[in-house]
Amino acid sequence: MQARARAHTNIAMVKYWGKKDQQLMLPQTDSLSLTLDKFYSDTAVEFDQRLTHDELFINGKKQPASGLTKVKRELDYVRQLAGKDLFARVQSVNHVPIAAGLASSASAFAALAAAASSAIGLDANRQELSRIARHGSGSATRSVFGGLVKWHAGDDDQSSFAEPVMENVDFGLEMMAILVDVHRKKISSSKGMQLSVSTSPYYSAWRTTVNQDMHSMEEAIHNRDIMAIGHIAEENAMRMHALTISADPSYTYFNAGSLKAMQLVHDLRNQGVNCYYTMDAGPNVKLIYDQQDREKIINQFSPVFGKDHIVVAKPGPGVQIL
Ligand code: 2P0
Repeated sequence: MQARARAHTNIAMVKYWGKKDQQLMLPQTDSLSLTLDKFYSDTAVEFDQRLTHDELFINGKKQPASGLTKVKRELDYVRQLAGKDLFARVQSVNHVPIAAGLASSASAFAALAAAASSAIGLDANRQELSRIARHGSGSATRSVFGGLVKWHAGDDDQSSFAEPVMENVDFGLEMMAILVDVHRKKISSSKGMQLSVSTSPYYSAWRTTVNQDMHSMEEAIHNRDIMAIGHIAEENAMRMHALTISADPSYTYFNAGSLKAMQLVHDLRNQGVNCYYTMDAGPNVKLIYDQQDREKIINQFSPVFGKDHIVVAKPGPGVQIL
């Protein structure tokens, strides 16, 4: 009873920042992301009746029991669906800088959903896989699909899942990651978003913003309008980060390098290059642009951050069994 799956990370262009149900992992709002081809996780799952507890290895290293909370939550859901009571050995190899705001949890938990379902003999379709992935980590809900993906917040376990908006992206949309700092972030997304929900006075305004942004983002995608996509994504990301700064206690994922990268984007736009930024729960900055402008953007960023801190990514595929 074993299987192996690969899933790619995604970067949200309309962000998820807050849960309304921590048990069921239901988000406060819809969100929309781009799955990337460059960063992925390969996860192998083996259900074994000889095991007396779940085991997790990340990049070959056995993890302490305390690091298994999310994995166990997702496996428990799979066991419940399959009606089987077996422990699993999970081996995940991440081709993503872990916890640096490049969403390694999205790819890891989406790969876990597919590998665990297949290993236990569950015949799950992709919508079901996305619900399973949600039980591990919110952003993983979207990594089941390739390209541009929407996560319906829903209001119960059945209605909260992702679906593709445009799985095969047929225009020049690209993302460039500027690796400002690849160390583990200080405030986890789960903790940070909960603090924002419970203490930021702007949280209800955020919900309204996301509803509007989802609508205009889907229209911009339909029109293949990269300028509009980038503009909406940048404004949405800054409003998400306003929820961190306005929390009590206040916190931020920005560092000096992040601010420098944003300034370089503004300089590029002043030179007439259409380039936009987004940021997640870490200091790294991701740029949104048309592939035809790639070289100009690399030329702007490489003298400041170094070529080896710049990664170009294209739209990537959905989860696959290996
Ligand atoms: C997103 N992020 O939409 C947002 C934007 C980071 C910033 O989803 O608590 O690891 O496991 O659901 O999914 C990162 O948070 O958090 C995230 P949990 P997750 O991509």
